[in-house]
Amino acid sequence: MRVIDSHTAGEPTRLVLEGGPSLGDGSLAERALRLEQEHGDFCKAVLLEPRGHDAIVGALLVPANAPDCVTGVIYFNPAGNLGMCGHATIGLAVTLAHLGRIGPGVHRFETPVGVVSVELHDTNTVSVVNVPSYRYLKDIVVVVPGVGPVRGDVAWGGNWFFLTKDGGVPLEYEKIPELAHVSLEIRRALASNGITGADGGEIDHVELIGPAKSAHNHGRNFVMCPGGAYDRSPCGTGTSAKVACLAADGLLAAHTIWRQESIIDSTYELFYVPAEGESAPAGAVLPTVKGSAYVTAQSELLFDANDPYISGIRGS
Ligand code: PYC
Repeated sequence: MRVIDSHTAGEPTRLVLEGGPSLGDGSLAERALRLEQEHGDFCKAVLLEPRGHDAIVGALLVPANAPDCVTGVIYFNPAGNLGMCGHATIGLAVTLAHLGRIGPGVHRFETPVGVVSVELHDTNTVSVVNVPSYRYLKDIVVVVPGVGPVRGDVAWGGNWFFLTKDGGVPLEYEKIPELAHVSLEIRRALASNGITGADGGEIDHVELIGPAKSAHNHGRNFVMCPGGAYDRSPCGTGTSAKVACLAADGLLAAHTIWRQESIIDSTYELFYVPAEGESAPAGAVLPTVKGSAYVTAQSELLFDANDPYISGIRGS
């Protein structure tokens, strides 16, 4: 299987170029569900140790249904599919450029949650116009065992997020194990209290938010991803959700730049415009996320039928 790896603001993406499963016809959402339900071993084998590690997000190219799209793409992590993925979209654009498949300018990719448009500015820099993003629930309180009451918002940025300032752990690199523990506890408490996104959508990302470390930036975060790995980047969909909350609170005007820091100090630059069209939820915004990605490897993954860990090491 031929893959090409990149990282965006520190967060890795593995693009499957050849050798992925065939997912048949249907909408991107239907094909993504098929990938998750029928090809879980493929996803884990590609991403997890011994060929990778649990922070990698996979990108599988599939034919698009929407007109004018360069490609369809399904993002996956070891726990299942992602609706959209900001860092992987930036990584995908840079990788397609590296392969000579796209050049500078605007291109459209179809994802299971909608079409996104990307602008490749140069070899490494990309802006992504994300799907309409919005706050669904404001200021809900969940009691988290070992942490206490935690207040936060539920918002959509292409995935469902719970955003809170109440993690109780400083947003510092040295604190990553504690931040991971608290965010996983919050996610468990949300699930056990039946708190979901719209239509029962699972809140599979937790975003701990706080003030920026650098005076040049506007906010900092720690984002826990569905597979239990933290996002090294500021999380494109997570910061889209954050910007939607700021817009809903009247704290960020349209077209104003918001620079978001990650837990490793990498940054994305965002702004939004109001989302238009009948299908956009009330108050939704259309965030643009700008960041940089770098190609790190092109390789062939080998699968030996005698290998007891052919489908990856899954932990207990
Ligand atoms: O950048 O949207 C993102 C993302 C989601 C999970 C990991 N990265």
